[in-house]
Amino acid sequence: MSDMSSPPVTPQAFSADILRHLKQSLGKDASHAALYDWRMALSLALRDRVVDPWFESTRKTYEARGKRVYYLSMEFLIGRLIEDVAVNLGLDAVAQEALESLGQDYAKVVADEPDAALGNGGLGRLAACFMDSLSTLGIPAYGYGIRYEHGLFEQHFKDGAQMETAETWLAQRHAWEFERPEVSYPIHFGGVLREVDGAQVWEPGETVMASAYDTPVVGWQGRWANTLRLWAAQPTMAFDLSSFNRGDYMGASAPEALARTISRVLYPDDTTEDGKELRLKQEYFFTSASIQDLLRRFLSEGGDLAALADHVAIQLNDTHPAIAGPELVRLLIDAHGMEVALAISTARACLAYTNHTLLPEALERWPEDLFIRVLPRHHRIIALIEAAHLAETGSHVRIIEHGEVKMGELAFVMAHRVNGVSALHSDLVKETVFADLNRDYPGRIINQTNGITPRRWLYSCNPALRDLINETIGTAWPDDLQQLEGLSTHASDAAFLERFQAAKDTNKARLANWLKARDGVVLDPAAMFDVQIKRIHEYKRQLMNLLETIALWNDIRDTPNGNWTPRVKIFGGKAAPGYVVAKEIIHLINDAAALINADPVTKDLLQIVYPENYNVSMAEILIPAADLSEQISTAGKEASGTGNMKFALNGAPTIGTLDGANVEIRDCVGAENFFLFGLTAAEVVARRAEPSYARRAVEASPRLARVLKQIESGVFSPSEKARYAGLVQGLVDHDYFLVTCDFDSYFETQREVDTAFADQSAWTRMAALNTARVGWFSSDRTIAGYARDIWNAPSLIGPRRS
Ligand code: 26Y
Repeated sequence: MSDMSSPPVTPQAFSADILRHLKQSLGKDASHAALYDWRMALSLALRDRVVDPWFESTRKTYEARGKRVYYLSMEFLIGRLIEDVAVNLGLDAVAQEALESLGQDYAKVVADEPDAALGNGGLGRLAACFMDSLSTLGIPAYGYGIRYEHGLFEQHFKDGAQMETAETWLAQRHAWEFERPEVSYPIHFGGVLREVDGAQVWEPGETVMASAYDTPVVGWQGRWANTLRLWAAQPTMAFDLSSFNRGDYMGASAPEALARTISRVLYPDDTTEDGKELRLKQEYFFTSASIQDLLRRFLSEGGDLAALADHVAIQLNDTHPAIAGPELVRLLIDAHGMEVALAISTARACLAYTNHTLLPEALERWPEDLFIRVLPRHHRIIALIEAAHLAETGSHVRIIEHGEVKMGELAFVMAHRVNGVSALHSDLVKETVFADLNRDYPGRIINQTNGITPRRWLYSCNPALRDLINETIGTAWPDDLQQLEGLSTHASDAAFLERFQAAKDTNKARLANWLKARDGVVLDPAAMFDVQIKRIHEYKRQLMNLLETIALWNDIRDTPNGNWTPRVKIFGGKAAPGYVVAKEIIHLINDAAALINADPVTKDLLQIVYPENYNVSMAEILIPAADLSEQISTAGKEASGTGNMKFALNGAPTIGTLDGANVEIRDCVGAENFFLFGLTAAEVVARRAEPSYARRAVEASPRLARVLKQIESGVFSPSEKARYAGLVQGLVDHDYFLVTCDFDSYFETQREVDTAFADQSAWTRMAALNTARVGWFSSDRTIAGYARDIWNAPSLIGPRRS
């Protein structure tokens, strides 16, 4: 243990801490405390222990006068924090014992914490894993985002259809944050530009305040802690007293309502950019506050702005904070008198941009008139940036074109590095969306394959496997995940494999118990748990999974006494509220589940389960219990995927396409331990050019044709026979995502999975080799790559303890 960690804590001392918080912070006596009180007292007792390492890290950062990393992200999909903090501080056992000595059920208290769901999916969860790794590696860093009052909506099923209700994580006090009322910045919108002595002066029409809330993020073994700083919008004037005095009570609180709207709710759509003014305001709101904050910090330490890039690295998590470029340039010019060319080159040396999608509909573009209305000064600055870019490169790529401001091009031009998130994706970024800019700026695009934090995604979510690994290769793997390779030699040891399987069985039983208690659903723990959990999107092809399920159901009914491998098909995920096709797919999965689960012929062989309201905490139960990981996106569409890594790490082999990081996972685990099927990215493009490719694929596959006919004719929707006619017709007519073309290959590969699963010891060996060989996908490796190739940022902690 390093000098920074506190002395060991006894369970007795820790229960005293909990009781003290119960009394002093919550004003409750143990005999009257509710579950909420115990949870808050436990959280506050843990939080106390983070403060020393946090201060110490700040002191070291200040002394080093080196570089700080600023990670700007619209989304941080954090989940619960009690276990996370306890595990990183090495206090998980102590906390449990302390709480139980006070007569409380630790698991129940932990489960009482609401998920902080300030993100939609992969991009937001990646940001949370990165925060964990930045602290584990001891890299001085701030995460900057928005403190949404309402996180991602809660999903309910009504007769199988998705319904959304507002999420209310802040209805109870948030235990982990420190409010910083003294840290606030004005954020301006609208108004006019006036020319004063040849200079542009922005006279804003509207101003709100961005107010800081800090959450410490402690790394492995408490050796370092960084800050997640989230901004809340507040009015400049709480209350319009003159309106009130005139008796206009609504009008009196109008300024407050308007301002607070900005940080009210997370946009629940990760598919389509619909040009909403409020979203642009959210983006500028948190980006401007963050840039003002980092400049203030830099200047308060006596920095010279010309040397800003030696001290500041700003990472843009997709284009959502791309306004950071013009905002930094604006402040350097307008507030600090820097000359335009130097301001642009200084900003560019600080900034880098991560691209997370090739889907054209998710690449942000703003109507120019809206942009001018909200950010008139930035519109002018972008014109300056564009002119400098055109002059420098002779490029024909414009940032403002056809009446739109293109945020991808803006982010690219203002970044000194642009990265994709898997090897395949980064190649496609070079060849497709940014082909021209890649020629203008050769070498700017690099790859940083995504990763996941092994602390949350193995150590704390899978205690059964964690304990086995500790006993087999020692305990140094959580911050040096490639050590898992040491498990490989045990993969031919029958006793080890038996224990590996026992851990999986424990996790399957845990899932079965949880589902029984939550939804009253009964699972057969001997069946294969086949899991697809992620946002619902056409390109992710949950529909293909369901079509295969129905085809299997047909086959079993045709030959009930065949040699079938029992399966539970588990789905989880939310659809964007306005994404009609995705919601139809959800409805169809639930409709099919109702019919198939009630079929006496197949009921012991096939079951479909779709628990509502999938979130981070549900993933932590589902992933360790999975036998098979579904990663079946249309090749070329999933930038990376990170769920794929979580399943492999927890010993679930993949059935998947050559897409995103699947390619690299397969390289690591070995082709013989990965169930590959489907067209490649190049074949997908070629197939789309063929006439009537979908219709021909359906004609060539009697099995698929039968399933489509059943769905279309209302077999699964007897009360409304035409419910899915449009969905099926869409497949036969366009099928942009090649569900029909990959169906047979997917079905056949699933039958290979059946056969492989029936040989239990061979299957367990395959599962164990997956765990052993995916250590490279730790987000510690990813962050070390960013630090080396993009940020040039040091670690301020010594070498890892052995
Ligand atoms: C602008 C708006 C429409 C928008 C909002 C959210 C656009 C995109 C997003 C989120 C994208 C996202 O989550 N992308 C995922 O990022 C992961 C982390 O890199 C990848 O693993 C995953 O393949 C990619 O879909």
